[in-house]
Parts: sequence; structure tokens; C-alpha cells
Amino acid sequence: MKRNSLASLALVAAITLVAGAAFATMDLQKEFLAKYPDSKMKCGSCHTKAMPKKGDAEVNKFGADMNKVKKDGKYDFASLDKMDSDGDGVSNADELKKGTNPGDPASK
Ligand SMILES: [Ca+2]
Repeated sequence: MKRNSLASLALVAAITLVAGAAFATMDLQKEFLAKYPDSKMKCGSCHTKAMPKKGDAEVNKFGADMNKVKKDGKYDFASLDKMDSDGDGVSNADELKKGTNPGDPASK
């Protein structure tokens, strides 16, 4: 019985940790959608995989630029807006307003 309780506690702790990470990411996605309602922000906008798993969250150039402008847990969106992360000649702000992917040069 005691062993089952410990296993249950470990399972709850693991679920809480995973859910916490997912909610943090979703909060950032919501922040983006509030600032750019026409953007089509999703996991694949910043990550190389559409559904990245924890520990395998490789980012594209836009995701890398987001990490560069992050200071004290906050993102400097003004700096991010001016960048052209994927190098396609269209600024991140213009891509986010148009709903194209700022991390994919084939999307502009
Ligand atoms: Ca671009």
C-alpha cells in the first residue's frame, strides 16, 4: 500500500512538472496572439518540430532570436519585431502581422 502511494505521488509530481512547462509555453503563445491577432503562432513557429517534446525542443532561427531578446524572463518584442530571423527580407513584425512564419524563409 505504501509503495502504491509513493508511486502515485511520483506520478502526480511528474504530471505537474510537464503540465507546468506546457502552460508556460502556452502563456507565451497567448502573449503573441494578443499582440499579433492575425499571426498563426503555434509550436512550429519557434521550434523545428510541430510538436516538440521536453528535452527535444530544438528551435528555428526565430526561436533562437526569441531566446536572444529574453531578459529576466521577459521578451523584448520591440527588438524581435525589427529582426528578420529567417533572412527572407521580411521583418518578423511584418510576418507576424501577415500570419506567415518568421522562422521559415519559404513562408513570407
Ligand atoms: Ca522574415
